[in-house]
Amino acid sequence: MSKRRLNRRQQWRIDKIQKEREARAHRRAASAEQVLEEGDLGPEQTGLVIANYGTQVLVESAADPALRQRCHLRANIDTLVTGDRVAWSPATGDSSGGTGVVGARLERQSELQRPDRYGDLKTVAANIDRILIVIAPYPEPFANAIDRYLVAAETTGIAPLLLLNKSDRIDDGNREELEDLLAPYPGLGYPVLRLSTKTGEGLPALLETLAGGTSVFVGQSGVGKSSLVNALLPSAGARTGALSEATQKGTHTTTAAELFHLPSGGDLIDSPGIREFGLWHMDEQSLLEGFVEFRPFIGHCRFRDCRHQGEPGCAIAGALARGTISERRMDSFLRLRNSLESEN
Ligand SMILES: Nc1nc2c(ncn2[C@@H]2O[C@H](COP(=O)(O)OP(=O)(O)OP(=O)(O)O)[C@@H](O)[C@H]2O)c(=O)[nH]1
Ligand SMILES: [Mg+2]
Ligand SMILES: [Zn+2]
Repeated sequence: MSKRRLNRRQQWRIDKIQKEREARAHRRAASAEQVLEEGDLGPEQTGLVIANYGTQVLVESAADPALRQRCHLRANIDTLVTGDRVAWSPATGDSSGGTGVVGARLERQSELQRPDRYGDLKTVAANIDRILIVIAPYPEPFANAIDRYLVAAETTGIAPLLLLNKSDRIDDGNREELEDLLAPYPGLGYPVLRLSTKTGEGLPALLETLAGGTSVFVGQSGVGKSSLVNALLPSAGARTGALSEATQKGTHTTTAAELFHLPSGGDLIDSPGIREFGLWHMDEQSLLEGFVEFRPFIGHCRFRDCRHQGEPGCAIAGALARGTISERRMDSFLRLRNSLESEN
């Protein structure tokens, strides 16, 4: 796991966020206690968080998936995210307005986290088996952004996959660039699937890939994550939004993560698009380890404090010269290290 290095400003923000959290927990506790006092709650059982609405969550019963209720959270629960498993009590009578209460969060098997704009680590989804990094010809993808996601996936130990959506928009003008962009990944153990929600290309293969476990979509706004959900599960009715005419970028249509059950098996979590997956909380060692093909060479440079930028006896440079590490990925690593140093 990565170590967090915080400067004073970041620490101040984190303290502030902590205070806000406590205030929120108090408010929640008040409403949860009210429901409890009013009674009419069924016996406690396990459930799955389908969506998070801020102070309340939508919970599905593990025993009876047809039973879904909005729930208050007991004060002792810090945060719940989509994919969390919980112990909850459904409402049975009218007095509680059909609102259940979540009493506890069960242990998470895995979590996908990203730093928010205050530098606080925020969990996006829990109990994830697979991260689907979605890119498309439009909005234009960047190698650096893909590698940020891959590093984040490697750090959490959740298997990532690359999905190139909108394959119907590949033409002679962008084909070569996209092929170059994606070329290093299959050899590194990251499968690349080509998809189109317009022509249906690749959708059966994607369904097969998703058949076991829980997968989560990540990627820029506008690459077609929600469109893919609708293409795989027409009854999902996820909201989608056209790209901005002026910038050809997404318009942040999805605002909260939501979990869908696929009829052919597997669960799929749609999530809001993000501009950039910040990695500021990582140290250089974790960043290096996030590049899988660098791993065998880490610690083998002649100098302990090697920067891998032309020092004699650099093991990374050796691998680069032999082609074991590609220029593209090396370049990406150096850029990420630079941005990490300036973000810190
Ligand atoms: N040509 C083409 N357009 C697509 C495809 N898939 C999605 N789109 C379009 O891309 C735009 C954005 O799609 P969304 O599904 O809303 O994108 P998103 O990734 O969910 O975006 P956010 O929710 O903002 O993160 C919409 O206008 C879709 O119609 C595709 O395979 N081909
Ligand atoms: Mg969306
Ligand atoms: Zn080196």
